[in-house]
Amino acid sequence: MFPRYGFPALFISVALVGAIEAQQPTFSQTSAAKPPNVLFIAIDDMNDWTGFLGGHPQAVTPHMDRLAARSLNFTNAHCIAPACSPCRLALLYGIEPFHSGLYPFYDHEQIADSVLRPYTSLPRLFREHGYQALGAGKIFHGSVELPDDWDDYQPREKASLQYASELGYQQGESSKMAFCPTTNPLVDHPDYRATSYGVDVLSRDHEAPFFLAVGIVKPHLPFVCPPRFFEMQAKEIVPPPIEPTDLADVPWIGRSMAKLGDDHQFREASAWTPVRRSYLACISWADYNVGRLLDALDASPHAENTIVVLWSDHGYHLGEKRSFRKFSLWEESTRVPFLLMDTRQQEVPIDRRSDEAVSLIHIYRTLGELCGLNVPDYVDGFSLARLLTNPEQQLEEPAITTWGRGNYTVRDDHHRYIHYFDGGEELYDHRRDPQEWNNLAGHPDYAALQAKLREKLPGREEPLVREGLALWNVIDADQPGKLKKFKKTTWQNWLEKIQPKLK
Ligand SMILES: [Ca+2]
Ligand SMILES: [Ca+2]
Repeated sequence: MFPRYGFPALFISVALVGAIEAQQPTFSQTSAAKPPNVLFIAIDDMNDWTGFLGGHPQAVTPHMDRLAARSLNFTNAHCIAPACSPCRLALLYGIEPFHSGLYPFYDHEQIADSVLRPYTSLPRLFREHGYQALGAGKIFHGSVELPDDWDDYQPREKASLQYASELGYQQGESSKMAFCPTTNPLVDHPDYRATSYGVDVLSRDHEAPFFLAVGIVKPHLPFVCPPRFFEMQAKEIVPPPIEPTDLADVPWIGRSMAKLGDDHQFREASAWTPVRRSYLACISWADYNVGRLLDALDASPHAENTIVVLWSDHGYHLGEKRSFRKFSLWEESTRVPFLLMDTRQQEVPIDRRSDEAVSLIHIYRTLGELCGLNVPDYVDGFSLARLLTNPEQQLEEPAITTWGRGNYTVRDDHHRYIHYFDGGEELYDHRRDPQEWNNLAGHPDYAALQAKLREKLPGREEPLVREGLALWNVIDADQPGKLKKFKKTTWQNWLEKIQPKLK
């Protein structure tokens, strides 16, 4: 990999000496091949409702679309876990939840040192190789970032935003369940400030290469952003395809993952349209901020020596499978935007795409290869760097998504297989059933395929890490008892009271 970009041998040897020396990089500005910078754009809760993925026909995302046109667009990319904390921990430490035991929600700063000591975070890996690691906004999940990870980090500020709820929808007094424009100037919004930090870093000269992480929080709840991004949206929002009795052929653990209560409340309040419109508005707002970063990069001294990776930590349900938010193993929750651009590549064709099923777990090794880092042996996944020059290349391994110990989905190029901890299974053929409505598990015609995909389930499952556990909202091998309560209350309630109204 090194000869491909003429990576200086001196730099590699320096990198091996250790963190202290490595933080004072010795390669010179005159070196012909300075290591590439990295612009790492982490987006929160953005599903495939973008122009470049086509998940919603009315999505307005001109800036991400222009990034996609210059990038390799992974059109079949999936999260490592369908929730902020476990996906980010896995991506940033490069280890699958079933190998670390970090399955559900942890606040990064509250996990015991002994748990994280064997692992090297991505920003820290860059630091150990002479980079400056600079970050702003939501990168890990939690209220603070660990100081050893960063040379400089602009913490997330608590926003004080005013909502124009009369122009959208707000559920009671809840500031989290708000779906409407804000009335504040742009600069009051945390995503604007995090992006401004990035713009400032990009605009300056730097002696050492940088790993710059910018975490954009929208479209995470509440779905609020400046009014102009609401005005960009269509008045009538096309609803996603929904099959009312979709959950009937889904096993119990799968049913327990659907947020039936949210769906019911939005239906009762006729609020799905403003909820979806607000989600699209917040995506356009995130897109605007991505555009600011791209403009700053293009105008900067780093315009031809920077790797850009953009990803979202998981997808989102907006009524499909009677659910809202993430926290499930279906396509809506797992499919994510994932763009990779190497600005050192000149005159590459536009609109390169790979339709191979890939997991975000590969980002760690991909950046490692592109930047010539020595990636620790424990790191899961493999580098996708070769696809930048050969997007047609086929990959043998499917993408795995984990949600609680024992609950996994295997996504290959055309199928999704789900296996819950109690043996429940789902199987979908995306060529005939892109909405995952028809569960084929147990169908004799698909027995061989089902067995083949079942073989891809994790072979080694680490026990749950209990230190730092913040929230425990999934029925899995560590909390099977919740299933009985779910069957008795939630599902019965839904079946008897809510379901008849939906027909
Ligand atoms: Ca998230
Ligand atoms: Ca179904």
